[in-house]
Amino acid sequence: MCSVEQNEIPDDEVGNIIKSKLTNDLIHGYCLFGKDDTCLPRYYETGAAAVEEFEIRNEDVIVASFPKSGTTWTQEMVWLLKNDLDYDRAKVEIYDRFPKFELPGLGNSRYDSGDLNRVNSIDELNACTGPRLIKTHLPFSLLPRQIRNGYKTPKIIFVMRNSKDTFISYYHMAQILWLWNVSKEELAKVYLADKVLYGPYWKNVLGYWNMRHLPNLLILRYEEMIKDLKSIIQRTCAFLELDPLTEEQLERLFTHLSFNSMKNNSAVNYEKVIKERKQYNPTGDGAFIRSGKVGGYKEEMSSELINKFDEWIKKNIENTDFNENYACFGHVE
Ligand code: PPS
Repeated sequence: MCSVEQNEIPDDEVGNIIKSKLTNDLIHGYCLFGKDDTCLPRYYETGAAAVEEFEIRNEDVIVASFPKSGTTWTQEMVWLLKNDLDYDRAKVEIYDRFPKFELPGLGNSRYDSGDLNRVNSIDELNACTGPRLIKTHLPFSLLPRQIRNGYKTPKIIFVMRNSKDTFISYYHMAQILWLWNVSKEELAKVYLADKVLYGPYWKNVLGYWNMRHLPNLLILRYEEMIKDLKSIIQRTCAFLELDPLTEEQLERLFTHLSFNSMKNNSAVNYEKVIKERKQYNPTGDGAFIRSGKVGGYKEEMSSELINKFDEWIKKNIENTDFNENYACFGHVE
């Protein structure tokens, strides 16, 4: 039984887009969970209690984000740092090395065969001895209780990206991975109404941002990773209480994490899953590691849509200390 509060998606224009365009044999329906009304697949209700009660270990490391913010990039960096730069073992697919909390193995669709929804991540994590590396898109408010109440202090790395680039990346990925047959404008309506899968975007971002005083939380920005990845690697190393990398180690990791290297690396580019999903959506084309740009939204969004996003950003960050330049344009000062 679900111990987390749960609400239905309202039956309005946005609710209808969700029902008609974002619901399929892969994701059968959605609900709003917890105090932030986080939109998740309805089947999360059977796993919510297991995440809430999950026995965390202080030596675990969590990489958290709103989807499409640079999660996989950050996971690959963290995995290699935590595993003595073992590039051989890093050939295993990232989702097998770095399980995700919110997949308690409950999807029962025809897309399940040997893909991302096949595992019970909670059972898998419980079976691991020693420190675990965990991915999540859950907001801080839905993390296991032991983390929220400070009883356990695993290291958490939250990576964020400006919301317009995130949205464009999300739109492209949703077609190839979640098989949504939705226009950009329709998806924007859902996104800006805070009813998109893993949304509300701002509850997710500000939930972690507001906890940034915690010594066990590191916030990274995608735009900073683009600008100066080497500094981010060393900062992450220090946060993980590891020795700084030598010049040679740093150079190799930097090259391994470059856009082209990641794009061609089948352990992190989700090519197997995309290929599998493509049989159900033969017209859906694209790559998971797609453009890797800051400000790419300008080429893909109308000025009308950009204005709508800017208004939504301003409304959501007013009365916070979140930087408007960063929020609107992704400018890293
Ligand atoms: S997910 O599905 O939420 O886990 O996706 P996530 O990994 O968070 O985000 C995918 C986007 O990250 C970009 N990416 C990179 N950009 C630059 N350099 C490197 N090395 C890199 N690796 C991943 C990836 O291209 C997606 O962004 P878009 O804008 O779609 O290209």
